[in-house]
Amino acid sequence: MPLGYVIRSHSNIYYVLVDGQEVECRPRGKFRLDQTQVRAGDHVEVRLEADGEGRIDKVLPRRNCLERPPVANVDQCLVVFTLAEPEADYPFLDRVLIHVEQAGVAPLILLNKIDLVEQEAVDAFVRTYRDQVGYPVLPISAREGWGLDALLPHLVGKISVLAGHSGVGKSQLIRALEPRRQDVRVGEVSAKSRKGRHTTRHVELIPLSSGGLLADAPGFTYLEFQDIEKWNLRDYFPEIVRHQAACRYSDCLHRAEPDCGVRAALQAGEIPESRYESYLLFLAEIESKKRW
Ligand SMILES: Nc1nc2c(ncn2[C@@H]2O[C@H](COP(=O)(O)OP(=O)(O)O)[C@@H](O)[C@H]2O)c(=O)[nH]1
Ligand SMILES: [Mg+2]
Ligand SMILES: [Zn+2]
Repeated sequence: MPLGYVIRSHSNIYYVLVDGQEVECRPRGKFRLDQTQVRAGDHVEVRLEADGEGRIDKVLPRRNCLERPPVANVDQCLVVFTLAEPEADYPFLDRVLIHVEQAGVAPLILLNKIDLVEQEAVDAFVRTYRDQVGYPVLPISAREGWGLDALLPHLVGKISVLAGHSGVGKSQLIRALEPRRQDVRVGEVSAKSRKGRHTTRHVELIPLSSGGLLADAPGFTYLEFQDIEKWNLRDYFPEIVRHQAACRYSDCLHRAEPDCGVRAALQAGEIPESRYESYLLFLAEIESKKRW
């Protein structure tokens, strides 16, 4: 039986990519009753019917599943960030990275709009997030097409989800990567549809001609730390994880505790100050929510 990935859905119709072809499918049996059981990214078994339509017979087990945006089997999150237009918002970047870590998805940071800033600023960003924190970083310009050759191999054979502030160039990047998709609007706020409803339920995975599936994800705009305990937060900062074995206390929160390996690393310049500030900010946020 053919296998495919659900790339989008509308009402009760699911569009499944089977061997590079979009097949219109209706779920059968128990899947018809509960729409939420099938979502974009789901790997499904399809029965092809004589009329060219398909029926979803089975949803294969998910490797992981994002709730906002609702996408299953996500291989990586392309976290798009800019240093200008809009100006750098480090707490927001760190917030997105925490959510990506929590979902068990690999992040790839795309520093976009490098045509607008000095090379030194790009280098400083790469030093912080790649060398000190440890995430892969690719400097690109979606508008000028810079860095896209280096990005393509990261997308082949994977389901990637775009995240990042409005205006950082996510739609522009889709257009740059997939010239057939000039219908994707650039310069538009996509958090709400024309009817005023959130469009986060209508995720679309775009098949790239060079390989891979890519989704824009407006759902990443509203992020709260709902399921993170204060003693788990530190584990979502890779550079903190690397240094906290040196703390005197195993439950050290790296604030005022004596002999803290994390603060020692901060003082030695091995942990970026802005990351430590984000950590303290998120910790305070989690604590203030838990009070009641
Ligand atoms: N200078 C420059 N502008 C860009 C680049 N990428 C996107 N833009 C512009 O930034 C604005 C917002 O882009 P858009 O793709 O709609 O952002 P989105 O909200 O993240 O989808 C548009 O005016 C784009 O033309 C880039 O690499 N360089
Ligand atoms: Mg957009
Ligand atoms: Zn510590």
